[in-house]
Amino acid sequence: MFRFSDPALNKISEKVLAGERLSFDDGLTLDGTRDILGLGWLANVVRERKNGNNAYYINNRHINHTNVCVNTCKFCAFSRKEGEDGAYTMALEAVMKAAHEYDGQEFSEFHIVGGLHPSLPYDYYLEMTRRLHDEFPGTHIQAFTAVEIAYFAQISGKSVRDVLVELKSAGLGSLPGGGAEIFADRVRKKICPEKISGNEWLSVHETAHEAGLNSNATMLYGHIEKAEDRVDHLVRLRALQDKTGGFLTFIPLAFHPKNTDYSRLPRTTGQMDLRMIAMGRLMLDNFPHIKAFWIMIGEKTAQVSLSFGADDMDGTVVEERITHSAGAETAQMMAKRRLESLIIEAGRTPLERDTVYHLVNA
Ligand code: V47
Ligand code: SF4
Repeated sequence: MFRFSDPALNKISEKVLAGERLSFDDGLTLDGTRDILGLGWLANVVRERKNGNNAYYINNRHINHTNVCVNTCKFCAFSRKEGEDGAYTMALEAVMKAAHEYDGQEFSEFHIVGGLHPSLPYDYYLEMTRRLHDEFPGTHIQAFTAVEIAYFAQISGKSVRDVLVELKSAGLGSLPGGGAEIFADRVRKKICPEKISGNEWLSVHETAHEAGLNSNATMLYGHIEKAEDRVDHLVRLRALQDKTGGFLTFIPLAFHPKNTDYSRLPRTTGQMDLRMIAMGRLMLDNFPHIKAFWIMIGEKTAQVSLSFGADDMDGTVVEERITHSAGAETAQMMAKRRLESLIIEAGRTPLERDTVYHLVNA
């Protein structure tokens, strides 16, 4: 049995060992405890209960079709206004060409997100999905955040449900977890005032799950949010997962301040990054997986996080623009062999998965 240096963790430990749900107040305790090893130990109990010694990764490719966006989120260094220096928009042919650059390589997923473009028509997204699906029939298309889906509904005059159903029949496989940021209105109004609300984000995911699409969930931390906001975010995700069961993975995203309106803020620390992984694992008792996105927290912290609740390191990625626009110093790609050796050194069993956690090459 672990000896906690923070006595407040004893009560929480009893609940965790008994498989009981943690409360909002427990979440605050976890967020504030200085006993990071105790917190990690608890998260590891749940991690091993759910996923044993397995540590998953995916061979995937990211495509960001445009950085032009009608919104101006204060934490975003990726977006541009049309005509601004660095703005780009890929025509459909360019998207297809970028996708075919990877011909001959083994990968199982395209991860596609972009800005809310002021003039691209809804058909562009439908056609992109259809063509990728036709030309890469074995590759799962995880595309368009809830924020983009809500925007497609707005520009097409269709309901969110109809948009999701049409995209699904064009070949969409699942939704990525972006756009969640922090649900609390008070924070959202400051960091991304034009973005759909937290409730709307949750509602798009609920509708996606009802339409038979799985999805992921993220939380952007390390900016102006407080502990209560982080715990509130997790509790609201947990409540939706109770209802639908459609979430696959939770991914805490470490805020990168460079080139953003918050450039005066410091980068997140190793303690904070591990704490968010562990809190995610402990509070989201109904999520099957917790992902350490190595691009955001670095491969070193991601490796250690495999003992703090994470069971997934995301993937090979190859080209990533969103975090790198905001000063990420990580590489843009990691070879499968490197990912595997990091996992093995951490004492875990590396397993290549597809988007929905079926094993690849098993
Ligand atoms: O929604 C934007 C975040 C997200 C910054 O579903 C930033 O498997 C840090 O959601 N610093 C997009 N983060 C990326 C995303 C994602 C990534 C990997 C895997 C999955 C998945 C989803 O990136 C945005 C926003 O929350 N973001 N700017 C920044 N400066
Ligand atoms: Fe646009 Fe997304 Fe950046 Fe906000 S975070 S400005 S919605 S690209």
